[in-house]
Amino acid sequence: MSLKFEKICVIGLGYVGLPTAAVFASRGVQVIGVDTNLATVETINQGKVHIVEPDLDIMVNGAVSTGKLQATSTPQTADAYIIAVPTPFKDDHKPDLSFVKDAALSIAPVLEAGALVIIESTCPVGTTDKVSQWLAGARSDLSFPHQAADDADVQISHSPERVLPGKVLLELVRNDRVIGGMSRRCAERTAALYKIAVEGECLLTTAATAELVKLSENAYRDVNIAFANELSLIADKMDINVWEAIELANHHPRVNILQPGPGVGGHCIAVDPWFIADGAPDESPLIQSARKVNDGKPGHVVKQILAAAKESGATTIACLGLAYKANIDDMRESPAVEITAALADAFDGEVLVVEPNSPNLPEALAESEGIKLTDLETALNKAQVIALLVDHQEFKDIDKSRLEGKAVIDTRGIWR
Ligand code: SAJ
Repeated sequence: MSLKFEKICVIGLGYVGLPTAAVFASRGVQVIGVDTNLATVETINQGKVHIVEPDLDIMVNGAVSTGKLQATSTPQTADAYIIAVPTPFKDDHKPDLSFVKDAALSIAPVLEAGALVIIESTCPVGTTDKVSQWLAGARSDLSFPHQAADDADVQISHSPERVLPGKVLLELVRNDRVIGGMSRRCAERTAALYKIAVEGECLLTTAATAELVKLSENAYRDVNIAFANELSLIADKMDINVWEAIELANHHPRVNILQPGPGVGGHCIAVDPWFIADGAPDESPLIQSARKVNDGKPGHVVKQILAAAKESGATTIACLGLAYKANIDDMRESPAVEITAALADAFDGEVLVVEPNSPNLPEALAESEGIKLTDLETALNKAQVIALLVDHQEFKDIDKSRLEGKAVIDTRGIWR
């Protein structure tokens, strides 16, 4: 096996894996993209994408048409493997590492001495070490870093993705990259791989530190959003405009309060802090409180919307947006979906939903009677209550005169 990276295998072709695969392919590396979802594999091999992310379609199309990116459902022997699969939590907020384990075991049969394995999925501290042990269990003919450190046949690192949905292609290249090697050699080889595509600095550390760094970044943001969300409850109670209060407070040179919203969604910030709580339950009361504040916000918004509907005698409520944040289609852990589902249960009339980035309702809403996906024009014409749940550009562009005479719950402060 050469020490060059001529061929890499990216396991998991989702919001992180697919852009990563496309960026490496655009730099001339032969990339095999692997996904267990056959429809995803087929879509990509046609040069198309299954997710909404600016410019990704163009890059994937280019990579597939030059033959540098090929999708398949089984890994192949490669110089490096990048694992970018989900790490959700179970009902009790305990981390679910089954996707990472399955991905690791799927590459075990094709691993050769000299290969590099990188885990990009956000993981609880200790996961990279577990991957090394799982692989060793499957391949006793090879040595791994938990056994042989720098002398191992296979190198393993954790290099967490830190890209912001909506700006993935830009941030993938420009962001600094934290690289946690299970040994120094693991880290150095991983940096050599990323330097093919990354313009940001590669910062080398241990695997466990890199795991905690990634979790800390998202927990930091969660705690700060919780502060803004708590302020919004306080301001509502005191009948003060929270958006104005925050804007004025942020004129202080050392204050930068984030924006309140309907809650925190997405597969990262609403999930990762629980991995810290699971690893250090007694040491993380602030992080756990922040999660509870943010998880409580959708319930508050539902009460506001129902109160407005009652007061105005409304028969139709329009929910604008289902994605977890602006200008994307990702609905994972989305507070907007949670709010819409709760409204459908509690409201006797009709709930109209507008989501410009998706042609279908998500599974969680598809079965609900009383919910109808419609276009913006119909929703604005019919509804007496307008609940703005996501600050998509299409909603920012609404002429304010269209809202006159309606009860408006603007959870993102775009029409204040
Ligand atoms: N939100 C607010 N108020 C704010 C900012 C965000 O309510 O002021 C809400 C959003 O509406 C959304 C949620 O928080 O529901 C999360 O959105 P986000 O834009 O803060 O972050 P994500 O989840 O899209 O991406 C985060 C990023 N992490 C940090 O900014 C520290 C990204 O860099 C990570 O790569 C990503 O998580 C990840 O995959 O871990």
